[in-house]
Parts: sequence; C-alpha cells; structure tokens
Amino acid sequence: MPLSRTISFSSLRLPDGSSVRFPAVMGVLNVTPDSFSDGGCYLDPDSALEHALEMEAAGAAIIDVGGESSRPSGATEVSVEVELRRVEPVLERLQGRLRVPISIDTRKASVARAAIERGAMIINDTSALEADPGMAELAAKSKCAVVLMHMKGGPADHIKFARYRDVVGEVARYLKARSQFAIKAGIARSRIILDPGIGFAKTAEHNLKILGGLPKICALGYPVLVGASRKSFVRRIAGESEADILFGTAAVNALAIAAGVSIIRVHDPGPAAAVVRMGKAIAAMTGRA
Ligand code: HH2
Repeated sequence: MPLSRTISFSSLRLPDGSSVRFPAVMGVLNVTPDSFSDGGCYLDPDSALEHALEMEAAGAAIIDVGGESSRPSGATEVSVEVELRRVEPVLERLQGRLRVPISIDTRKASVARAAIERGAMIINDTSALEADPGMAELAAKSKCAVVLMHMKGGPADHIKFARYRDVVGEVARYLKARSQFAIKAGIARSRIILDPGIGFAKTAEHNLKILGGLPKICALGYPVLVGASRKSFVRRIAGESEADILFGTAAVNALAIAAGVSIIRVHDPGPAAAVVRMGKAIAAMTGRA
C-alpha cells in the first residue's frame, strides 16, 4: 500500500483547544534515579527544564514526564508520595515555559491529578486504566487525552509474564477491550491513544512480532503510540554503540510511521523528528508523477 495511504495525518485535540498533529514525536523526560536510559539525569528541576526545552527545540511535539521507572530488571515500584515529590517540582518548572503539551506517565490517579493541575493534558497510563480505579473518572472529567498501553504484571515484574500464543492478536484484543472500557467510563473516543507496550512483558521476539503486526493494531481505529527508543531489543539487534542504538531506534520509528503509527516516544527527538519529516515528504510525493 502506498505510504500516503498508511501514514497517519490525523490530529489530537487537547482540553485547551490546541492540537497535536500526527505523526508526532513524544520526548521522554524521566524524573527518576533508575530509568534504564536516562535515570538520574533530570532529577534537578532546572536540568529537567533545560532538557525539555532542548527536546522541544529538536522537534518534540509532546513532553512525557515520568516519576517511576519500569525497566525490565531492577525497577522498584514507588509510593504516591515519592512519585509526587519527583514530578511536581519539574511540572511546576515546565508550566508556562513549554509551547508543546505535557503528558504525565503514571498509573496513579493522584499523580495524574497533580500533573493536570500543573498543566498536563495527556495521561500516559502504562496500565491502561487498570492500576487505579480513580484514573478513568479523572480522565473523563478532565477531558485529557489518554494513552492506554498493554502490559502484563506491574512495572517491576512484567518480564515474568512474557508468554503468548499469538502476541499480536492478544495485544490487539486487550487494547480493543480497554478502549471499550474507557469509552464506557465517559472518555471520548477521539481522546484515546493505544500503545502495544514495546518491552513490557515482551521478549525481543515478541517486540519484533508486534512491530511487524502494527497494521493490525492501527486497524483498531485509534491513534497508536510506539515506544521503542533505546530499548534492549534494539541494542541486541542493531548493536551496542551510541550510533547503533540511535540508528536502530530510527529504523523502528520509520517502519512504525510507515505502518500508520501516530506518535513515536523517544529519548532523542532530533533524529525522530527527521524520520517524521522524511516520512511525510515521501507520503506527499507518493502517487505524483
Ligand atoms: N516505555 C517506557 C515508559 N513509559 N509509556 C508508553 N506509553 N509506552 C512505552 O513504550 C513506554 C512508556 C519505558 O521507557 P523509559 O521511560 O525510558 O524507561 P523507564 O521505564 O526505565 O523510566
């Protein structure tokens, strides 16, 4: 199928009336001591702000702030108090300084609420509204956009649950069911984003099958987010050097966009934005003489 038919050119409306045009780059801002790639780098609110502004300048259309790591080995679940202590000062520092919207990467409704009070307009819930019974109501009332991600188990033990007969089918069925749950809870269809959860309860082989099966997940009819940036399967396949990881991530992102993915979540927005520009340019020329 020509790229002009598969690439996502829709957009996401946010509660303040602004919108994010797809395909879009989401820049990762981890305010954690233990994240697998950037743990400990941005705990200080000033360095977090500086990095967020750099990512925005490099082409990030969303900044995703997270205060709890989910690395496959060695992550520890943190309390609401710890997560709030990490993200609140950073969100306060970002408020009014960024032109792009903020997303909060949390499974806890009280953390999401605090973030919304500080300007966040997207809830990135890696538990797809399962971990906290208050999250669905908060998302519905706040009119925030919501990312519903597939995972089995929790952030500290998900890798134990990496067993599937048909990983693409199982993930697609799960995401369909969670989108139906979200709609029943009063979340507008137009605000739902689905994410197959690369690396969450998935081996390298599962991740590759999911990436090959993205058209099936995009066919569910919602914008799809893919977060493969710097993850261990990229390192294992593309290589361990900085360049290998960067090019490996860029290759995944290019294929994801060609399959119809709307948002790519990355640690390096510059190269990801270049991938988006190339994808859009090729799509615009497809079918022209
Ligand atoms: N991946 C991570 C965290 N949050 N959210 C969504 N929607 N999709 C993802 O693939 C995703 C996510 C893990 O990456 P990172 O934030 O860099 O690491 P850590 O969990 O160690 O903080």
